[in-house]
Amino acid sequence: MNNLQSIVSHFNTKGTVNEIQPLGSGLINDTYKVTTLEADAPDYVLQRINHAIFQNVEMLQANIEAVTRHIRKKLTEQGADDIDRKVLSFIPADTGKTYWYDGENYWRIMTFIPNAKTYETVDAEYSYYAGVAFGNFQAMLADIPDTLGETIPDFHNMEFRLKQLRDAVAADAVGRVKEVQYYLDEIEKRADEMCKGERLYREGKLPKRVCHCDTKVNNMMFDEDGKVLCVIDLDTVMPNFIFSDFGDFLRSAANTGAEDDENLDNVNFNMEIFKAFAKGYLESAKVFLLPLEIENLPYAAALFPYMQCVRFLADYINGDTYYKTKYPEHNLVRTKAQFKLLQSAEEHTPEMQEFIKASLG
Ligand code: GN1
Ligand code: MG
Repeated sequence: MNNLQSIVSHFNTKGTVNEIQPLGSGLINDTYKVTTLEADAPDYVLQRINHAIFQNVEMLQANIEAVTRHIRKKLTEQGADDIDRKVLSFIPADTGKTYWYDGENYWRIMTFIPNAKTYETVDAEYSYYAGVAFGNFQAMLADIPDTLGETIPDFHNMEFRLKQLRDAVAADAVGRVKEVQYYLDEIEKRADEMCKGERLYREGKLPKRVCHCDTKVNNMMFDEDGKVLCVIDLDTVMPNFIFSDFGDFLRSAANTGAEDDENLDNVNFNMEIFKAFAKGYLESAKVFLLPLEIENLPYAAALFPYMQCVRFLADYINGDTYYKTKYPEHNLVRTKAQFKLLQSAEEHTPEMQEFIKASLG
């Protein structure tokens, strides 16, 4: 039995393990697909939790269990079919917990959902479905009885992310500050405007609601007919401004290039995707959103490329300690691509504002 197989053996899975292969493209955890031999045993997804980043695994899994339990209950009440395809199921380990600690690493296992796909890019039709789905996700979680912990404190707090960048600049641990001065200046020019959410929150005008907080397009599973099945990657579900889910989806889906595109001409903000996603999201979320939240959706669309630019740049300056990287300049390339996306989103802001106003009728 190899190491991964022996980890699986600590969980209450069915069947015999056939093979274990890497799965997906996440930048934080390590993910594997576990295939079983028997036709009547499901396949599984095994994950090594990055506990340098998610330091409180007990809280992390408690959040995820509360969220999946609540969604399952909602789907049951709605009389939904195929519930096991619409919400993740975590498998208990022999300790009774939904994670296993091997003395060095934390692991968890969920049931693999067959005949479902994730995508790195989606068209307008799929973006519309995704908008409806993330709006529904927030709506379903609006009355969750459990209090969710912040699995990463201040995760999408823009003031905090700027402080991290400024701290990184002050330390200049690997001597990279001088080559990135242009980006630092561009970031500082926008800093006040981009911290608007935190200000509105302090003034008591903007609420926090339970959000997904990592709505990258590849964190959503689609059925074969294109319908959204399930929202995955629940590690960061926590109270936040709804801007998180709206903005982060567009940061990935409305980008005509890749998150780490080396050719900046490929990177632009696609308004068709914006319109389709906003339409779907407003359809399912309009009932609970405040006018202030709705009118700031275009701000959210610019905020997330900005925040990601700040986070990638801070990691570059710190010497690449957070995100997985494939080559030494990777975080700088990502920073540049996110900055280009921000500029393009900024150019489209008036058009976004008009669209949002018109769709409210
Ligand atoms: C990380 O785990 P993954 O790859 O879905 C990150 C997100 C970033 C994203 C950038 C816990 O998401 O916040 O937006 O990379 N997750 C964490 O691609 O930091
Ligand atoms: Mg992911």
